[in-house]
Amino acid sequence: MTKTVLITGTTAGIGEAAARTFVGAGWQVIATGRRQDRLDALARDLGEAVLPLAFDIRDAKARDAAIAGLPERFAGVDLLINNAGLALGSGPAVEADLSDWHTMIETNVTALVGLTHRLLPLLIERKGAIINLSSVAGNYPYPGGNVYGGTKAFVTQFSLGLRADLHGTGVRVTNIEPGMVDTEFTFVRNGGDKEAADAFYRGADPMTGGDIAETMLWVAQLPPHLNINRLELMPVTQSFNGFNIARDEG
Ligand code: 8X3
Repeated sequence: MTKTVLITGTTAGIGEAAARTFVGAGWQVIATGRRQDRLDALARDLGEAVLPLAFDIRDAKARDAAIAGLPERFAGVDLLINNAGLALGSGPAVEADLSDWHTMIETNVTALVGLTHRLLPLLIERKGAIINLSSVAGNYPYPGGNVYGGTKAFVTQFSLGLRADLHGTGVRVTNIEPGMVDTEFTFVRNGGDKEAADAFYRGADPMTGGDIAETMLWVAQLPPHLNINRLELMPVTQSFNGFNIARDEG
């Protein structure tokens, strides 16, 4: 039987790649995002298997209305991929714009828990699954990560907490924790500086949205008795750095 996945943030990057990958594997995809034109283009490309659903995930009313209005063919969601999220700014906390912090919390945390809460009864009924997109930034602090890293640490712990609460329901939960992926992520983080974004990825052979999408599909298609709790990925070129020590030179 055809399975249905709802993927947030499918207008670019990992989300768009996931929509293409899941359709390629025979799934139906509810493709959500804010940019209607991009969702329509995706639906034109991928055909009947895609339902484009444009709304701002931070708008609780629009979100709930979109779910309540799902056409019958797409109403049986088997998998929720909470992919939508963003980083804004990479400077020190003291220089950050407070409204950027709130936008990250509203998108990466508040909207994610709102949609998850809305779909949980259905996912339990269908013995479905949830894949949350977290980040290595939630596991390892780095300068400039501040609130972004905090939101991703939340996502990781929320995924593990869901696993605990969904005990015995058959619902699977997986937290995916990627490092550097070449998407619009850095362009957005830098306030739309394309040159800086290109320079960030140049020569680094980063992961692609397709790499993460393939990983999500693998997780989703594992036998139902198997749960990957969390999965951390990096490109080979990315690794760890040491602790910083501010020495008193006096
Ligand atoms: C962002 C991953 O490595 O660019 O989620 O901080 S990294």
